[in-house]
Amino acid sequence: SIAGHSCPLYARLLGRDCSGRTLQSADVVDTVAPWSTDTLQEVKGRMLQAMRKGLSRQTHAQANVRMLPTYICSTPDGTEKGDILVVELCQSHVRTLRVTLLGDGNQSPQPGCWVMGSSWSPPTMPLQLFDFIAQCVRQFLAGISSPQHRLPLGFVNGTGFSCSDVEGKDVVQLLQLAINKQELHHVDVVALMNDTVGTMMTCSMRGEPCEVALIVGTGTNSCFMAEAQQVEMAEEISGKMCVNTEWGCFGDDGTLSDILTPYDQHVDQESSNPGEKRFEKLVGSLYLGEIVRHVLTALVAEKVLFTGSSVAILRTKDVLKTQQVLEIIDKEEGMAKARRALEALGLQPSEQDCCRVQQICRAVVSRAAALCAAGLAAILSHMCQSRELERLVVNVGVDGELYRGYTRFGEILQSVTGLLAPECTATLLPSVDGTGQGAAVVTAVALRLAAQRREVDQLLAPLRLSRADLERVQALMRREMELGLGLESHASASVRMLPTYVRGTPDGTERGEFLALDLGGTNFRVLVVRVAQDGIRMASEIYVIPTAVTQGTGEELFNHIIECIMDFQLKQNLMEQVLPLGFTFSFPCQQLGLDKAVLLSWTKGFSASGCVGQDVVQLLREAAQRKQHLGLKVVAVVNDTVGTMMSCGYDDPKCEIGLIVGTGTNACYMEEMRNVGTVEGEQGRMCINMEWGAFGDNGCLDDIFTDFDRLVDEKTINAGKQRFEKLISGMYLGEIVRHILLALVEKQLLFRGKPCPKLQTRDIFQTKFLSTIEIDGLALRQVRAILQDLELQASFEDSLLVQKVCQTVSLRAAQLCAAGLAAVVEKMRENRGSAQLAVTVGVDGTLYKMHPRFSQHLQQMLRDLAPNCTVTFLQSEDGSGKGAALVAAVACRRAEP
Ligand code: 0WK
Ligand code: BGC
Repeated sequence: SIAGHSCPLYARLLGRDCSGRTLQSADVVDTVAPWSTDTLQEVKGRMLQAMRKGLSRQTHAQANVRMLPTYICSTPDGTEKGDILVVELCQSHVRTLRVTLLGDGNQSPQPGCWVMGSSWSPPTMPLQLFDFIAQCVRQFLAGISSPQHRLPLGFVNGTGFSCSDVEGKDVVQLLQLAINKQELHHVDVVALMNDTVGTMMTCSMRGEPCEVALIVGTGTNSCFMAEAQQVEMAEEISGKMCVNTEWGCFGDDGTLSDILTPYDQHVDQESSNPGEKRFEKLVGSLYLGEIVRHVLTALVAEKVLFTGSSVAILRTKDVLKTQQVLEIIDKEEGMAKARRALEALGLQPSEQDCCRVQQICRAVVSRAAALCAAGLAAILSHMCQSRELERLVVNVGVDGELYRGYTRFGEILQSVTGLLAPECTATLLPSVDGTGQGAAVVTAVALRLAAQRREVDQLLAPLRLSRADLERVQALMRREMELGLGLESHASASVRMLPTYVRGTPDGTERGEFLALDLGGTNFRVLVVRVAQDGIRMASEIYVIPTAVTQGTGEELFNHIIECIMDFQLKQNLMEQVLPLGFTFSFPCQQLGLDKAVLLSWTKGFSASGCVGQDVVQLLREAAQRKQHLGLKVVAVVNDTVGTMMSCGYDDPKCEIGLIVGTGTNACYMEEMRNVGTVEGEQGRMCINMEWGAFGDNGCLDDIFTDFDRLVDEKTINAGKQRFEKLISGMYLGEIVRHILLALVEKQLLFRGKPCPKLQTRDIFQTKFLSTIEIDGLALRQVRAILQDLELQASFEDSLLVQKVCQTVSLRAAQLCAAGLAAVVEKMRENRGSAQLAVTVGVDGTLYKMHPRFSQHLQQMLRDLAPNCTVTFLQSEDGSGKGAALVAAVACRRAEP
């Protein structure tokens, strides 16, 4: 509790002049005055603590001083332009203004102001409030010659009427509905702000940026430009952000219980919201009159005041208005006003009574000013500390009837703030026009942002696929699958549905030691896989394949592969052994047998010459001969989708689909032999490597291919090929995003349209950035860091926009993947003539594994598109090398005599 808080400061504050006053009233007066600097320092300290609680993500929810992010990150720059309608909801009236911003620095915007409904009692039903406001707007517009062009409206909530009264409802929407009801279809509600924000902006328009604002009127509140990174709820790391403190609720958790007087307790209990807004009830003009009334009542009870008068009137709530309190404390007229006010209440005050009443009024108002100063000092010290400044020099916009109505209030506020925050120099700037002009600027900024959002949505719209689009892709995929399986149509099919000669998933009886190669993903791996009764053990090594080799000659490529194998065997001490080898070769191959596969085309940036049309196993064997490596025994070559299915099938027999979403994308699944027109035989099943990456190469997807996709495709070494893959896989998503960002820069919607040379560089925006940028919670921090590395100075809005672009591109990829898979599982369900299908998909690939939302979006859309299929996704832990070894094991078992 606050120790011995009596009165040097009070004496100085009140400038005691009534010598010879008796002790009692002085004691009573003392209890309502915030007495010593220590006491106020203490209050300041508690406000600082409460503010920190509100700023921190951990404690925000429990905080009384809510520290609400406003997402306003800059004070006006004078370029804001246009005719703006501002509606300000004040305690007793609605104020409507039309402000014309000329964009010429807006030093003197042309306000056309109109106060409506001089007094209004808040309608019982909050929703009626909006109808009332809308009527005000209609009458205002009827009263002025307002052109019928679109009129943006900024709504300033100055009533502390917490939007919670219409909890969860979008206040902007509610007001727009009410305004539409008034046939004001040219009025758009584009911004909602707190009156403190409007005041800060208004005071900033006089060429002196204002970074703090204070309202001390009916209610009280403040806002200030905080260091954005401290506003943890807002996720912004740099720059500043305006925070609406809502400090009226300071003390609602009992923090001020040791300074609240019995009179404050009375006022609170009789208020419409007991226990709430404790700080506001010490400061706001809605309550000061009541505090004075309760003090007078106490003094009457002590027979110190109004002896001989009937004082029943003092039991009437709100009988003493704060306006009267302010008049009573006026140096010149105060005493006369006190007499008139008290006589008007039917009291016969003595001269001494009037003097004591004036003293009490002064004490109550000065305490309000001093407490406000403690709050303001807390804000200033917080800003000084968080900016690591020796000294903070700042302008503070102030408004509200208490501040405007009693100059002494401002003097006390200024001097006590100086006392409590000596490291800060605050200049109080009275707002000359309330919040109107500032609100107009905020509205203009909101308008500009809204216009930008519309343009961005327009630009991104082609990348947003509807349910119907995805159902159509699913149906197209199904059709292409049928064409690929058909003997007649196979050759011209874009989805080639390649038979793999893998007839079943592992049955657990596989045994032995195998070498495995895994080529075609991000990394080239050589593995040794030991398949035993008690499970599978592996050792592997990753080798880099330089682009010069992937795009060189086939000889160089396969020589390089052999060198890696030999290096691995040396390291693993396997040079003496000739182990069966399973080769995961992740490119489209016409399989002619388990160990024979002819490369149909390169993908994923590979283009080694002399390979297409060749049996890749033969190419490997020839390279082994060239390198005199005699220990090579290739027994199986599989696609990475097949390897992944086999690898996962070893743990889950229901795994009959393999999916890769990595550098490239593809899928395989167990098809009924009777449906595989290209292979003899009707019995059982065979794994089909779909090579779905080429889906759409026949143009069937052209209508969902956007200009950005076309730009990406044109720059690839296999333009026009692998169209589906180029909408989905990791090799291309970063590039799609880069082209969209360039388009947004060109439209001045990003980085203020400033040219970004780095962004012109191909593949500079890596797909892994998408994964990072979409991580929950850290997103904006990461966006900024990534863009900084690309020498792009991004604003808060820019960061959000880049994130939105990444989300749009990755969502489309996931949904398209889902449409492809839906076609596969639906076909399998129909194949098996069952109403329901339960199947597992073995999946691998960096994009699927690393992207924070890809798998979730894919699975969500798959559930929607194939509701009769229960699909479990099993991430392959050991990659498809293990799968290749298992296929090799099957091959070896079959080969055994
Ligand atoms: C790991 C598998 C490999 C496959 C790769 C695909 O072992 O066969 O090609 O995933 O993912 P990426 O490395 O392209 O992201
Ligand atoms: C290849 C497929 C491979 C996929 C995933 C595609 O580019 O054509 O064979 O399965 O990438 O790696």
